[in-house]
Amino acid sequence: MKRFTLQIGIALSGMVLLFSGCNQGGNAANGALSSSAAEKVYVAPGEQDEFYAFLSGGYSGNLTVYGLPSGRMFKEIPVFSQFPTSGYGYSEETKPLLITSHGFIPWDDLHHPDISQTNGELDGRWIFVNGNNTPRIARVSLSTFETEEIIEIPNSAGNHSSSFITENTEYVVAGTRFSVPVPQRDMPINEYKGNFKGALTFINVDPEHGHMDIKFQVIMPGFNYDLSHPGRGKSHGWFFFSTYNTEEASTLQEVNASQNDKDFIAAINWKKIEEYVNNGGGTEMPANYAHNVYDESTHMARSTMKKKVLTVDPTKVPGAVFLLPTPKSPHGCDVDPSGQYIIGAGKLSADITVHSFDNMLAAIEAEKYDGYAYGIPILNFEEVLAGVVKSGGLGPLHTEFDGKGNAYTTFFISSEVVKWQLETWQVVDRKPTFYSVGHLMIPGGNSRKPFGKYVVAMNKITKDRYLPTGPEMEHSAQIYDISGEKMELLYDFPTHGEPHYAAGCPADLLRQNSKKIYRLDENNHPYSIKSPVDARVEREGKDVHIYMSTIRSHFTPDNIEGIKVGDRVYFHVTNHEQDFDVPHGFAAIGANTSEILVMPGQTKTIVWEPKQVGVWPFYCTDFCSALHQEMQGYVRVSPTNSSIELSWSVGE
Ligand code: RUQ
Ligand code: CUA
Repeated sequence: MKRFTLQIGIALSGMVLLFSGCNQGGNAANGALSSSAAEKVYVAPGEQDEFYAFLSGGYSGNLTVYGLPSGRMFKEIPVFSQFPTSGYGYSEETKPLLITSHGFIPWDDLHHPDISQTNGELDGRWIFVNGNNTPRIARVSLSTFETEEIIEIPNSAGNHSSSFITENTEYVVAGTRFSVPVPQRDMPINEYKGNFKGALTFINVDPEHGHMDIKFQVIMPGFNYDLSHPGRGKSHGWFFFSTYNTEEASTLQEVNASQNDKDFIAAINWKKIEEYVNNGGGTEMPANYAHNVYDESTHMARSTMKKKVLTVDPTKVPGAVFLLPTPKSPHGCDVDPSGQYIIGAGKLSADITVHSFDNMLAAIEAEKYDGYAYGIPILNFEEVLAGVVKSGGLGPLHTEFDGKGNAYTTFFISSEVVKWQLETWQVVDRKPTFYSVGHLMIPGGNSRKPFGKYVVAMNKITKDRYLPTGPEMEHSAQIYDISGEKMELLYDFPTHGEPHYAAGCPADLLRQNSKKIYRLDENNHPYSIKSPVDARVEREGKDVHIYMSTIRSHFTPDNIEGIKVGDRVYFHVTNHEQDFDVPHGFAAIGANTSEILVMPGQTKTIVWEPKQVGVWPFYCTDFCSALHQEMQGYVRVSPTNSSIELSWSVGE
């Protein structure tokens, strides 16, 4: 416990220093209040931002979309959480996306977005994100900004070293933070050591549709796999994972997992393992995990349970897995744009450790081993080391790159971003953050081609930065201009949930492909109707299907009679608009679900189970025209034994 209190002490004294030293006065000195800083983030009415930024929503389970440099929030994309604003996870079409082997799980903890790449550069097709808690990886379309696919990860827990992608989007990678018994079984927790395992999962991405499929899992020793990044350029074909708790402690981790002076970065030659697997290597293991896919043509998601997973014992593939000693419980594990340097940020350290890919290959070649961990060679620290950044900060976490030979590392404890040079390892600038920064993001910062104009720092503590909003403050993000020699703090903006990592790209990469409408002639939803004249109501026993049309500003049908208490009423709402940005909504009194928001050309379904006799209204929830308030209808609900026939009004 002593160590733990000591760290808190340091953290607090760091904060106190910042609070007393860098208040408004400090800000003004940084130029954040000067007009030139204001001009740099000002996007005039009607003008558009230069970059998209996708910030993870942490415990909101969602992904948020911002513009840079303005810091304006454009959208919240629901991924792992039910979202009443659109009906995601409530509508019949999207509910299957949230199915897991544990049942329907309407929440998760989303940390690390990563945009798909081709030849190591952002291609703007999809963004992949991880769910930590009930391990899942999701794929979000960057044309519709909708979640299209979620795959559950078996043998994993606290899916944190995820969801990072290789430079041609061959794989999206998911690593377990918590090691667990593999396969899961009933066993004493204090027999953790040697028995629990850490699965690193390589998920194949279909180059055309983006569909995901688990190719293999490397079953590693029972460490905690914290973060990861792909090799690129010369190191393409490798993947690097930071680890902590190489002590394999199973209790009092805040003390027991910090005993070793060095933990490891695990280097995985996935190309070699892929080859091994393609030649029949690996062991098929029974598993049970959900794979949920949304079909844009039927506007519907389907969930299937997968029953097998291919596992690989790393000691069976010689030359594929090595451990690089890295000081002080590394958190961040980042790779520079050239693929040469692998940065390990020991979160209990002042220094940043940089490994060299070339040195690593040479050390492997010469077998410069310092022993083995469960049969996996441990490379000699000095042999693989490229340099150490004597930062003068405390608690390094994450590093991004500007593509101009500079790296930027966040320091949680000393609340700052430190700019340093690759190869000289010299610190060239540092700026405070307000306060306790976690990740940072440079658009394209995890690719061969970063756009080194801005860095966004995402802070864990907000305190006095905004007007107080009770005990809870939204986390703060800060944008710095990094185009010059020195970083310049430009602007503060609130975020939503708890952002961890973020991904950004030039707006032009997405703007052209952004979907405006769903074409009605391509709508293959089984309950869609092509025009309002097809609107109708059909009864199948207790189930009633309403084929409903919406068009400004009318529901067809608008009045329905012959519904009975105990019925399950499906409103299948097709939006017959074919104009950009004209959704209609649908809500019914007493529905045990949220409204649905239906995009132009789309069909969505809400289930309504009337429990009371009466005449009950429904209405459009989105202010769609001057006559939006008139967009309503009634359902007459009769007693269960009533003999009133189904009827409906088609208006005109
Ligand atoms: S983490 S604040 Cu979940 Cu990426 Cu380091
Ligand atoms: Cu449709 Cu309001």
